[in-house]
Amino acid sequence: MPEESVENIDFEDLNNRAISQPLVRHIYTADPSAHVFNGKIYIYPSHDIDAGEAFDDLGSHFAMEDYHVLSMDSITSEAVDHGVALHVNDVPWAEKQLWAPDANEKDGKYYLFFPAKDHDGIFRIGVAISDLPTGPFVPQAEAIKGSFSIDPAVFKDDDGSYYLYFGGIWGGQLQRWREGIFNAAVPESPLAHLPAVNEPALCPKVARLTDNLLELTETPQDVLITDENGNPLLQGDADRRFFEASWLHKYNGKYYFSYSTGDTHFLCYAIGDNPYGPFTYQGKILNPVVGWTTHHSICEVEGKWYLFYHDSSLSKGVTHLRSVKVTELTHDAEGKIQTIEPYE
Ligand code: FUB
Repeated sequence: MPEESVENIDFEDLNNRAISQPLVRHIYTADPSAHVFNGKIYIYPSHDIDAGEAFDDLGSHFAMEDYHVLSMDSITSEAVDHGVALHVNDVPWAEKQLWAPDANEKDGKYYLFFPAKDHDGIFRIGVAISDLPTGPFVPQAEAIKGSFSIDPAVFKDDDGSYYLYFGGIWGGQLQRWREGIFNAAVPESPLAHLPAVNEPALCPKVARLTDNLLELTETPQDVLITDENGNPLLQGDADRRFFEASWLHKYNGKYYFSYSTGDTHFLCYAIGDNPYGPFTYQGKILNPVVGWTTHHSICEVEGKWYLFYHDSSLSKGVTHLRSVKVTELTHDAEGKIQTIEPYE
């Protein structure tokens, strides 16, 4: 539900109805990456603030400075905020804009993966390490070599391999990496450097991580999303093509790649046979919410599947002041995900 229509919304009603409500209300949180570690639910969200930055289509108003980790004993328990887990001032290579993070665990250590703009204004992805799932996390001195753009999501496959998915167009700068190096040419407009509407859409990226989870084993590869005939989705197919917010979950041996369509405000998914794809487009997971952005994770908790997502209903429609929510997600007998209506 994009911003222009918020004046018609009865927020009083929305914020009191028996529909999914914010997991926490004392801070604004967004872009939730949820995992179960040692039987407990941990959520790694962005921490939204109003830093007074002007609104633009590059997302300058998303000027977040730190991360807080949330935890829940069960899906119905209250979420606990564990305080500041990482601050941008403690990341040597980063200057600003701590956008959507993810985390994963290996051999008793916890790894927080996060995007930020470096001192040249280029989004990179960094890693920070902790002995606890809640942090505090100690960042590596440099961003991951060969990383770029935003929205990291780290998937652990059953064979113990970890894969980093990432990318986002417009403010996420993916369109500036089409030739393999950052295209610094002006204009900085979010629409410059994009494919034409009749060309294949830009693909999110994937690379397998090294055993210590600190580097890429390979040059990031395209995550190809095709239609039912095997043709790449086109840039003009705005209701289906990738924009940002990669996530990967595995269900009944199939790989489900899900993502946001950004300016058309859907969460969609595609299915493949391996972590690299190609993935065939299947449908919508979530219809538009209040606020411009939509970003999620999908997590199994005690045999049921849940969609963690955000909206801007608590802030009455302020796009950069969002709240994390959770709702059950259903795979039907054929493995199709039933589309969720956020306010019904
Ligand atoms: O939170 C900042 C950005 O907004 C995220 O990185 C995008 O996915 C969108 O949710």
